[in-house]
Amino acid sequence: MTQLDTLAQDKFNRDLADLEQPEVYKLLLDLIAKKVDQMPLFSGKKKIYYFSAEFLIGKLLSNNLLNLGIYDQVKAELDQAGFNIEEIEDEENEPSLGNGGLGRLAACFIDSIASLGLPGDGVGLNYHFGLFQQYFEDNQQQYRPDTWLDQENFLKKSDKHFQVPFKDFTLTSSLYDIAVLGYQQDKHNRLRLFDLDTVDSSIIEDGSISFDKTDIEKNLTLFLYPDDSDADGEKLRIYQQYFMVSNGAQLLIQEAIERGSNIHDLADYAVVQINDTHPTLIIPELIRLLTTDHGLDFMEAVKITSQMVAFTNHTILAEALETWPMNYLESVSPEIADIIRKLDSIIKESYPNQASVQIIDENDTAHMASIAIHFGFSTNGVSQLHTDILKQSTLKDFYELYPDEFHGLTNGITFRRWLMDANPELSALLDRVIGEEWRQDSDLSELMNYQEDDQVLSEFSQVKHANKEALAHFLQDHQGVSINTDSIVDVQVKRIHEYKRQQMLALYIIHKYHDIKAGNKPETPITIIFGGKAAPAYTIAQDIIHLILSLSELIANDPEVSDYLQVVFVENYNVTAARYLFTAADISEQISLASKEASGTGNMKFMVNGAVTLMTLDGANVEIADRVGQDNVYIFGKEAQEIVRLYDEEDYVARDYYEQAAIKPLVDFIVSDELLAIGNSERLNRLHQDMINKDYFMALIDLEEFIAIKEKMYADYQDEKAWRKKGLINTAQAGFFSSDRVINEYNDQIWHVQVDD
Ligand code: 9GP
Repeated sequence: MTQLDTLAQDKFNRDLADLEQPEVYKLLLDLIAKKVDQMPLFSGKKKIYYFSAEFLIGKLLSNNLLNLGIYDQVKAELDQAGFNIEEIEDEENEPSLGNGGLGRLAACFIDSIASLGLPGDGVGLNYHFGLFQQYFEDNQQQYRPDTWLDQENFLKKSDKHFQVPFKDFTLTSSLYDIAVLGYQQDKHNRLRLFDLDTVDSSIIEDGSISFDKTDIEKNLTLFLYPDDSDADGEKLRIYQQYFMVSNGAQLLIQEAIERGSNIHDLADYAVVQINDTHPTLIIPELIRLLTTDHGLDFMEAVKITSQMVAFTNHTILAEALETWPMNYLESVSPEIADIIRKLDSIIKESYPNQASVQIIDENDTAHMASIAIHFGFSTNGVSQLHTDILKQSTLKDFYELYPDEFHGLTNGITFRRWLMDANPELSALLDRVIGEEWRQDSDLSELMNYQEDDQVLSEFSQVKHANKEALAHFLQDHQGVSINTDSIVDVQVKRIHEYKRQQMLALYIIHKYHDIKAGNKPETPITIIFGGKAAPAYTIAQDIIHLILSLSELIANDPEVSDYLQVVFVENYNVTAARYLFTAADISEQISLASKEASGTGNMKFMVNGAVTLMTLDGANVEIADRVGQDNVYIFGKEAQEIVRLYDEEDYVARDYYEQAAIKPLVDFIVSDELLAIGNSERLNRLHQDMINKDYFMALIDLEEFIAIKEKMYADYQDEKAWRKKGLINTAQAGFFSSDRVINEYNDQIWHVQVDD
């Protein structure tokens, strides 16, 4: 009798083969829970606490089986009983705890922390509805709450509770844990998610994502990034952030004391990494707890805190460098506001003439990044280029004060999720060709020896084709769209944002549509796929989605074009969909305005799965190009220095580009009769005007080069062998982008935590 059969007998009194799919899913949850129960926690004197507003962890079932080392065995047992493990995984709802790159990086990092045997937990909030679920109606983005908690899942309610004192009330938290299993480790870490028992999903206005933003006890953990376009929304964000960090700080102090800390030596027991500015309030909160609850004097509390907290900056865009009006902070927690004022006085005294490094500005607004940099011990960027821009421009004045505290740690991805789990066919091919060692050390460079090997290249192509078939099935099931699996699969998936320039790819589509209508039919059909969500308050981003969906409809209904070009927008892009897209793609679109994408991590997921990158020299793209060489990527566009100069000197005039003969017809097509017959006039006109008169993220500046290089790429694709060789070299050089390398760097340079072995 197999292990699963025995479990089925115990739990359901039936044989495995007689169970329904949801029952098998529950059985696997139990199996994993049992294994976790037998595993101790990683331990050691000092522990990492990775604080993040988001953790985009994705479904956990197969990833956990893989990390437990029982995936193949379970799959075989299920096969034998007539079940398909992928279908069983459909029973699991994807946890809705993240949004984009920041959240997925956090998920990769906690996987790597555990896989490297380091004691370290993620700390965040248990959002009941996550960001939102995206669907399309009339070619527009619509919203519904993501009811991911409806299904049985990996969350385990603990018996830990903390009191969080707000100005007008005190809330009692509940802590939920998700086990974080390292790859083939016999101990584990946890993702600690705080919640409030009084949260009430019935306050949501019928299926929408609107609710009373002032009813904190009922709304606190409903949504990730609730709409903050008004004062109540901003305050709700502060409530959420303070709730997260107060709980996390109390937890870490409690655990440190349990491990032997006498409080004065707390920094020897815990290190806190904060992701962007959202968890910055942990600094005043630690000071509050150390002084009020543990009797330390203020300056000692400041000193200890400053030795414990490290800050990662994930973007140079102002929208993520949060500032909060002091009166909002006062209305949430007067004690915290008071501590921030004291910290501000210290800085005003030390640097009286430097407005740029102050904590509270002349409008009585607090700058969270200033708190984090002054009262943390480390600040890091997430790629070399991004770190250089921080040092030379965005955070220049801070860098001059603390040059030794700045680090550059290029992001990475976990190969467990993005290669082993996402692409078992390619993983098996790698095992056969270079052996299995890469599963431990992420080193794929041995593959370079096979770049001229016809057999390996042909198998590489077959894997890509099989993944295109899998993507086709997924899109058919997911949204009833069928794609041509013999087409070039060209993908841009990421949050919808003007700086990422989905609108530039839309203009290319307009170009290609006309080119095909003029009789220039591509040798191989092209499928361009988008995926990503636009923030509910970000109107232009929604207009861009609308343009793409309208183009998709126009092209699908035009028989002259539809056999050669297809445009697909994946609804509700998430980790589950990502897996199909990264593995099936021939072309990875990384076309952000140079200087604006701090790193990117999607670029790395495409690369390791053998897609060829079309890139600007932005973020980690630069390091991808360095590794694979100019022949194996396609680079276009203005470089970061020039773009920074254009912003500094306000020297970009969109209209000058718009007036160019090659560009004007493309932009004007947005408001053509053909598109207006399909789309919404207000949205299309607004986008059209914005592109001509503003184009803040300069889509037009690189458009001509972009069109030329895309044509070259499609032409190069015709040489199948040469193309796959480029893909293979990309996979071979991806080892550097393993998050295990990044976590080792964080630990060597910042955390200094002992491996528990
Ligand atoms: O936009 C950056 C992305 O470039 C980076 O890869 C990711 C992880 O470091 O963080 C993103 N930033 C955010 O999502 C918000 O700052």
